[in-house]
Formats: sequence, C-alpha cells, structure tokens
Amino acid sequence: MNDLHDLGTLQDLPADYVDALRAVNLVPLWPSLRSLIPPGAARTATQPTCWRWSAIRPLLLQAGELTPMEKAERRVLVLANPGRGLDNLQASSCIYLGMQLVLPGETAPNHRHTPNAARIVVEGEGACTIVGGEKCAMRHGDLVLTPTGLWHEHRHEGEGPFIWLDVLDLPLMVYLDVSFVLQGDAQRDPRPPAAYGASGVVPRINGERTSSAHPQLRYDWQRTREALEALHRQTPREQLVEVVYVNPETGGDCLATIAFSAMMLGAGEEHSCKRMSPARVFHVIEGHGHAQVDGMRIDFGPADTFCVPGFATLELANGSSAKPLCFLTADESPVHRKLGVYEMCNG
Ligand code: GTQ
Repeated sequence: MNDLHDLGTLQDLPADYVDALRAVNLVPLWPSLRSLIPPGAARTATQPTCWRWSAIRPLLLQAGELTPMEKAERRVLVLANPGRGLDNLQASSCIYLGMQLVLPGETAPNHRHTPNAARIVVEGEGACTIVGGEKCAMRHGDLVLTPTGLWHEHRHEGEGPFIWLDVLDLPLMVYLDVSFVLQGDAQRDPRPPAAYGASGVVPRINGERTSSAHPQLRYDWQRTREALEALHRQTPREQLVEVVYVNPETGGDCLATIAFSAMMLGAGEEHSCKRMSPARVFHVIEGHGHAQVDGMRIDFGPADTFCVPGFATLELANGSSAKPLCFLTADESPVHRKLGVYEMCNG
C-alpha cells in the first residue's frame, strides 16, 4: 500500500504557466508532495556526525587569541551537522551545539533569551554561571540549565581556560520566529542553588512547595554518577542503564524541548539501543569506545560529541575492559511527545 506512484514534476508544466502562477505567489503542490510527505518513513538531512575534542580544543583556544570577548560576546565554535548545511548551525532539526570558551577574568554579560539552553562542563575550574539569581558552580560533567526567559551571566574567576558545551533549542526557536535576546544589568547578590539533592524528597519551606517552573538549575555530575553507578550495580548486564534529568517537582523533562540523560556502560559492555524518532546527541564524560550509527562506525573518547539522527539504528560499545563509559545525552523527545509523533521501536 506504500507504493505511491510518481507525481508530475515542475518540468512537465509549461514554463509560462509556472511563471503565471509564481507571479501571483502560487505554486503547484504535486511536484513537491512526495518529498514533503514521503511514503512509509520520514526522511532527515541530519547525518551521523562526530565532533572530536582533539580537533575542537586547539581551534577554540585559537579563537581565544584571535577574538576578544567584546568582539564575540559568546566565544563559541558551533558543532554543525554537514547534512543540514554547516552555515545553518544545526546539530539536528531542533538542537544547536556550541563549544564555548571563557578565559580567566572574562565575563559574559547578563542576558536572557527565548531559546532554552543547557551547558555541560567540559574543562576548567573556577567559573560559575548565575541563572535566575542562583549562583551555579560549574564542575566537570555538571549540567546547568538556563530555561527560556531566565537571566543568565557567566564569570570565570579561576585560572586557565574554561570550556563548556552549550545545548540549545535554537533551530526550533528560529524556525518558530520567536528567537530574541534582551540585555540586562548584572544580577546582584546571587543566592545558592535550591537544595534539590536527594532523590525522592523535595523542599517545603514554611509550609510552601516551590512555585518555580524550573526548580533545579544545576545537576552535579558526581552525584549523578553515584546514582548511575548504584543503578548499574543492581541492573543485569544486558540492560542499558540511564538516569534521566527531570524537574524534581514534577518528574517531567527538565527543559520543555530537550530531554537530558546520563548513561553508563560497564567495562566491556555493548548495547543495541532502541530506534527512536527524535535525534539524539551523545557527549562523552569519561571513557572511550565506539558506536555504529546506521552502520557507520564512530570511535570516541573523552569530551567527544556525536549525533544520532532520528530513527537511526544505534549500537554502543565500551572500548575498555576495566573502566566504565559515561555519556550525557540530549534529545528532541519532549517536542516529539508534545506533537504526538514520538516513536520508539525495537531493532
Ligand atoms: O550562552 O547564551 O552557544 O545565547 C549560543 C547562543 C550560547 C548563551 C550559545 C547563546 C548562548
């Protein structure tokens, strides 16, 4: 039933007819119909792509020499998917990835924007980001959220370069024509982050639960890793272990558009992952190994980042016989669920 027949092309029509249509802003549907709504399965321009830390780091440090912060505002190299056109700055249809460098003493001025953002800390010590009045420490592997509309600014008071991976829903916001930024004065007297620490309990102060839409902004990697390790210990080896970053008050996705998880593969472990409709990005926190993405082999090590298109087959293998392999992942599933197009399939 899926063998839909070919439709006419634009060349089948008289040129003066096409011109007459276009002169009044009309276009025939049928030459484009099969590519707009392909029979049987969706298509994507997103390609399996790996961005290597060994390639990014020296070029990012060079950007630090070439471009002062005042000129760049954000000193970022964008991890662009060649299948989507490098200049479109997209890792996938909804996800933007950028590796950002802040040098000692530099600050990124306070601002807020409609795109949702999160940072994954890759290298460095002594930087913090102030989000919605909370001063969030940034340590290797931490996930720090800057949800839509919250003020944020970055400071680096330590030594040496500080580098993190920005994950934003920028392509989606641009597509929706809602992307914009506002500049603000520095946030004064930032408070410590709300104490969401232990799983299963949430704060109630003077009888009140929080009314914040984004109650937890910083997720500490060491605590996450402990949870992941404990879960891994009690799970049969053939099952793939992940923890999902949630809003601790609702149990829902921590951002409205992008879901985050942390994953651990024990020494020597290999897994075939379920195929799913959203594209997904993997960032290596520790360890090394390889992936087969739609049959394409990607070898990866610490701080490498790779992208898995929606519906792609995915196999993951830990390359070490002694040490675990840990990823942070980001995927587009919240958007797919809201739109009713989310699919997960075996094999
Ligand atoms: O830090 O707010 O990589 O606005 C791209 C756009 C980072 C940010 C990016 C941004 C930011």
